[in-house]
Amino acid sequence: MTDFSEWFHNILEEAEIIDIRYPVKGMHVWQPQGFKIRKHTLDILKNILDETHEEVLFPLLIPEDELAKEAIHVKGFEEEVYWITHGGLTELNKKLALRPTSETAMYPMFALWVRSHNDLPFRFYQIVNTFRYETKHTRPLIRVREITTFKEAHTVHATREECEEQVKTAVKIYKEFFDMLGIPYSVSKRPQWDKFPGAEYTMAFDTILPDGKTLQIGTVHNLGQTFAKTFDITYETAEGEHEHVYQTCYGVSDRVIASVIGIHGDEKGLCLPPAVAPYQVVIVPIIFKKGAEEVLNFCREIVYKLKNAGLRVHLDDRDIRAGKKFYEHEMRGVPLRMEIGPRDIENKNAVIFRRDKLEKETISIDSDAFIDDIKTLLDNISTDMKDKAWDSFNAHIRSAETVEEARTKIEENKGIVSFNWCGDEPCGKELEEKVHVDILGIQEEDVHGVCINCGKPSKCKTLIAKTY
Ligand code: PR8
Repeated sequence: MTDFSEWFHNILEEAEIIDIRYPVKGMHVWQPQGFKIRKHTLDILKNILDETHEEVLFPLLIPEDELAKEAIHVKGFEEEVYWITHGGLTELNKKLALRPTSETAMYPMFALWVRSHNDLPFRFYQIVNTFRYETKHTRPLIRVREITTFKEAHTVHATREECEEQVKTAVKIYKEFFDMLGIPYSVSKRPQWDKFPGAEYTMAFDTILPDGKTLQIGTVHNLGQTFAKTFDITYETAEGEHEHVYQTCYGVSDRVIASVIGIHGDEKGLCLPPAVAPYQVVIVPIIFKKGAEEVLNFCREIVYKLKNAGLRVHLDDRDIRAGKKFYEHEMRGVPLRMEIGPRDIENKNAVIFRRDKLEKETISIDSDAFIDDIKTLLDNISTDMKDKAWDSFNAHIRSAETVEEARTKIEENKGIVSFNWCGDEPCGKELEEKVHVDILGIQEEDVHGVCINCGKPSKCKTLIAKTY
């Protein structure tokens, strides 16, 4: 892929995922193919969250005074908030914000809900659209002004320890989620100057897109008692005392789908992991004038069997050339294609084409055992795609002993460079300027060595990269 940005825009259009022609900057239309990928991605996360969280739905609008209550939080978002000032022709006496995220929508309600230690912990999530007036260059799915698929979780705890534990659990949840999509990631603690506004600290997931730049694909924030104190969220302890709660929040967005598309895709277009592919298997009948109906009936039977086994299968019986169908399904990233013609029926075989490896093989369809074979193939595809993505990711993580080495490595092929750093803000900011990168965060604490920039004793191993 020579120019990732161009490739990405082309494939969104050609595979009918997103239409970017909607006349509001940073706001796009999900088309049916994209919507299906989005739905399957959501289902995966919902299944994981539903085990320990409850889904809720809060209003889109936040009153100005609630949004303004938490000073650091509002400062962090002040340039990004869309405001509603009028209802029809009437000027509102209290402006309403379109949620940029939902802390200030939810937490005044949490203050009403939390009563006693018996109520805790609370673990809620919602999947909504949020609005951020991004001033940096907008890009479909990657940096949008309407984040259409914001999956945000908010938890409330009685103790600091439990809250810390939840941060670790949330990191595990996102690892499981990204693993199912075959998206590689690094997890690091963002530097203090780059944490979520109002958080004590932020753990962030970054992946690497094919142009070598990193994309933040998810964050987990330990909010401590900051918001609890602002919104007066207290609970009664067993001893009858009133204490402020501890909170976490974490979220992922449409960027997850951008990563699936970008990381697995290739020159032929999309290559979708079976977990999110709209169709996991497409059957293309190879039809000649004679015996066409027989082939089609046979294929319908195969579709029926695979569907019954829980797979997403499609019979492409359009009256167009098979070659055109092959091209289309490859471009759309269908993981497996089955080709079945009269000779295959005779031999009780089918030709299988794996999108990830672009390889053909013949399988027997003599008995229903072929259903398990197809399932195994789909599992192998998932694993192989994930391994390939991780191999490429790991090849883009290198370490450096000096600032010069870090700069050269970043300039050569971008990716992530790791090194020892003292952890001090002025030194970190100087480093960012010298190497023209961002510090992603601290990957490992208590690593004793020498800071590559200032020479002072280092406390941690940090990661830098060119970022989106
Ligand atoms: C929170 N509050 O809001 P966060 N376009 C696409 N994706 C985006 C954009 C954008 N403009 N901005 C952020 N993201 C917390 C946690 C509730 C949930 C994605 O956290 O501001 C990024 O991947 O860090 C980011 O990690 C995630 O949303 C959560 O946003």
